Amino acid sequence: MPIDATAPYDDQNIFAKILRGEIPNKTVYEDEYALAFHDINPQAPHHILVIPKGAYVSWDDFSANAPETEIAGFIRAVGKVAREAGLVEPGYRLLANVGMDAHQEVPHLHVHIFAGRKLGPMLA
Ligand code: IU
Repeated sequence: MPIDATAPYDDQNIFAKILRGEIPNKTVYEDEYALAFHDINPQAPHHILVIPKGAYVSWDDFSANAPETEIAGFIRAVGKVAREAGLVEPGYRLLANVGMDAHQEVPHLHVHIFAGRKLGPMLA
């Protein structure tokens, strides 16, 4: 079910549990600001999710409310994950769904990294 991106943060969401180590995941990268792991239902040969360590419902919440150090740290982590996975050439796609119409399903900000095949002009 898609979520309301304006709802308060629910610390029982699945990515919060992953961050607390309560649920296993296939981690590909971790630092002070971000955790990256393989999506459980990959839509491309490379499908990695990058999530901030802070409690943010969506990109909207994060971009409005996160301290600048966390924003910078998270954005750098996303780039580093893609670089370390060797995706810069021939390329990759970033996607962050926000709210109902975008079909955001997990109420903790996550940026999808897709790569490994020709993705076409849009994923919509
Ligand atoms: P969305 O942008 O909120 O629609 O994406 C949620 C993603 O989280 C989706 O690609 C799921 O396959 C993925 N996912 C996961 O990797 N592990 C989980 O336990 C759950 C969802 I629930």
